[in-house]
Amino acid sequence: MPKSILESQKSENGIINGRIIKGIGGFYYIDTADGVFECRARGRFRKEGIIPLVGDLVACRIDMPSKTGLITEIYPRNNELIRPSVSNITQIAIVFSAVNPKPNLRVIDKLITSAVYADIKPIICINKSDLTDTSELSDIYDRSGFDTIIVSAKDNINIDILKSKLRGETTVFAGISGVGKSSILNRIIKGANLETGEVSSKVERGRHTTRHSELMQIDDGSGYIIDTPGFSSFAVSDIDESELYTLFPDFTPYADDCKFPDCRHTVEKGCAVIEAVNCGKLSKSRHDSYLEEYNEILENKKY
Ligand SMILES: Nc1nc2c(ncn2[C@@H]2O[C@H](COP(=O)(O)OP(=O)(O)O)[C@@H](O)[C@H]2O)c(=O)[nH]1
Ligand SMILES: [Mg+2]
Ligand SMILES: [Zn+2]
Repeated sequence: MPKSILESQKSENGIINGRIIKGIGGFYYIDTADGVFECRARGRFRKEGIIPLVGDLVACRIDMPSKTGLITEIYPRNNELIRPSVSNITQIAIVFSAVNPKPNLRVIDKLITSAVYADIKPIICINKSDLTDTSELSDIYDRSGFDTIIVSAKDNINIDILKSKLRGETTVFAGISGVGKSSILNRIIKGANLETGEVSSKVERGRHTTRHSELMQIDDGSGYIIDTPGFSSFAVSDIDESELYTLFPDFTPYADDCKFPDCRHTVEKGCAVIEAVNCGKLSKSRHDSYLEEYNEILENKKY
């Protein structure tokens, strides 16, 4: 999506299209077909309450000698995440480790739900496969029909497969601290040199006080990636409990078959979803997550 705009645009009266890859202290770094330029945002944006976001596709007026410029236009966003604050995401890599830290499948499934809700493709990335057998975990997500990749950043296993899935996409790497996001990205992006750390909550608290996101380009320029320190969820609002099952694409074929028209697929005897869980066609873990999210929606409605 961004590429087509970048490639089709060459400077025309000093106006050039590009993509914000970084923002620091009022300066934005714009990736264009002619290189990266440092730009400020036009004053009008502030007046209108528009804040440029990393990921935005923009038009800028560039002063070539100084390689600086002004963002004159922000193109409509396809989507926008709150934390990290980035736009125009096409894919979310949900990273967790097979062990250390132990995966919390409820948290992972909630991330999947939010991705499906936002119409962003989830890919499931199970790291640290060098430490233990991952078959049980991968089975849950394979069986659910999600794109699932088992990797080891340490031993460089399947990193090339993961990399091939990033082509032409803008991928957010999400997952709690310590699962190996930065280690994976260091494998994918030569010279990224992202800081990696021990699994320690003490270190976490001190270190991630400033969060600024940055789009990094994969080596051949065919995709963008965002590392997110400790990022574990993004906002999902206004999902009604009666619609929650539609955000579990693995449930859909069974839910469509369910003979109860208003079924919530939670406990009902004879419910096609519950039957699929009972006979092993659907993962029990996924259904447990469904129940938890379902109850959470009901809980939140009380207030
Ligand atoms: N055994 C093993 N350790 C890993 C692997 N990937 C990362 N680690 C270690 O896990 C810790 C956290 O990694 P880091 O990349 O900082 O995780 P992040 O917080 O998700 O960015 C570091 O000590 C890494 O060396 C892996 O594939 N196998
Ligand atoms: Mg990290
Ligand atoms: Zn049902």
